[in-house]
Amino acid sequence: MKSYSFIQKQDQDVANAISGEEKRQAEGLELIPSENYVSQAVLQALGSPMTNKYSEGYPGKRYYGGQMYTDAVETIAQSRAKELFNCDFANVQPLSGAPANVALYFALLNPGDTVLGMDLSHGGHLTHGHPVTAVTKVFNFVRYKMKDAETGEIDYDKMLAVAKQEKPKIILAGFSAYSRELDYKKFVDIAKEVGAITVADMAHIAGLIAGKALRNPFDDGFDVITTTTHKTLRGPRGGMILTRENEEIAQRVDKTIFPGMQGGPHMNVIAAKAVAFGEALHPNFAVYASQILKNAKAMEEVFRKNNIRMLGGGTSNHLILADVFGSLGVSGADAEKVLDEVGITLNKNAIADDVRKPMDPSGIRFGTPAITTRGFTEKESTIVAEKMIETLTHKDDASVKARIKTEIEDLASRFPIPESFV
Ligand code: DSN
Repeated sequence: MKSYSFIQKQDQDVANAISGEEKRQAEGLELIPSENYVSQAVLQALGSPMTNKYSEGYPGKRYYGGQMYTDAVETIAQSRAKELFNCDFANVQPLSGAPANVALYFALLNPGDTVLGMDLSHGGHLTHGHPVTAVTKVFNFVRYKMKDAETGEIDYDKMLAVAKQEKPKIILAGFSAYSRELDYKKFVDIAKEVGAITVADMAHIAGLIAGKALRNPFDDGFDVITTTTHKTLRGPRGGMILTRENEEIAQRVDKTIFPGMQGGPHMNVIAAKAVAFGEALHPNFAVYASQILKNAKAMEEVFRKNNIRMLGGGTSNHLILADVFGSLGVSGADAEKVLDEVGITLNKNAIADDVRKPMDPSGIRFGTPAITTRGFTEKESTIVAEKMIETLTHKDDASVKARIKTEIEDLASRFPIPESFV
């Protein structure tokens, strides 16, 4: 365990909460596909005196003095991001993924303009225009869906028809609960036909793209990528907007982030982004990214053998969305709770056209980024999937759950969270 000596001396309650969370992360298995463990180097950057500095503006163009080191660290973060994702411009100031997406809409659209994005119930994200979000008061969002939930294939014909009818200014690719690769070329072709800008929100798969385990939408002609920097990219919580060639788009993005929407950038987080991007440029990261996919495939195999329905028929990325209500009669909320009891953390999730309510849907979503960081291979991932199914099929059997909890703790203790990846 780390020492939090200053917090302990001054504020026992907060120290207890932090130590408790550290212990929980070490002893249990994290399968939430958007979570991961950062290195000690990233944690040190987050806890550095960079947090004390106001740096409104961009490197070389700040409003306050004393920017020698903040300029240095932001420039490093930008250039590493551009190298990682093979693009020309990087704004590393967005505070997270949702603010990055909102800023992008304001950068590229006028009020009333239309965005075509993936339906939330088919794997899209809240910030792609779900009615509960504030951006829907300003912009018009229309949707595409999967053609077939059993294969995960997107209905590109319908996407084209909707695009022709609605004339979106942005066509948005990206998801938070979808397990297959998108056909980026088809998005680009449809966007060309209707004069739209292509934006990929690759928050979930940024690390898989950086590690060259999945296609980079820029290679297929996308204009913009938004992302978080945590998740598979294994950096600090934060966001980023990347653009290619078109300098006008890059300038609009910069102006919208600051002064348009945000104030002083969080320079400690930007320093941590720079450190994490340096880690992602290391050859080890490509090995990590490809192991994430192999581990997800190993879990898919166990679920298939046990006849548990997976949306999209399985996975081509880091996550699986399983219809546990349809296959085992256990609701998503019950599955989340009972798996938590044995030390496996994941989340309940709606499945396509779910008949159940969002707070107690039919599905669970789980993935392999965090267990792969711990060093799990296909062998351990298979064991975890088997233990998940055993738990779900014995959800009312206290002795089975007690045994599985011990087995999960043993497994976790053999794979301590690494301190460094390079
Ligand atoms: N909360 C993140 C996720 O779990 O996918 C993104 O919204």
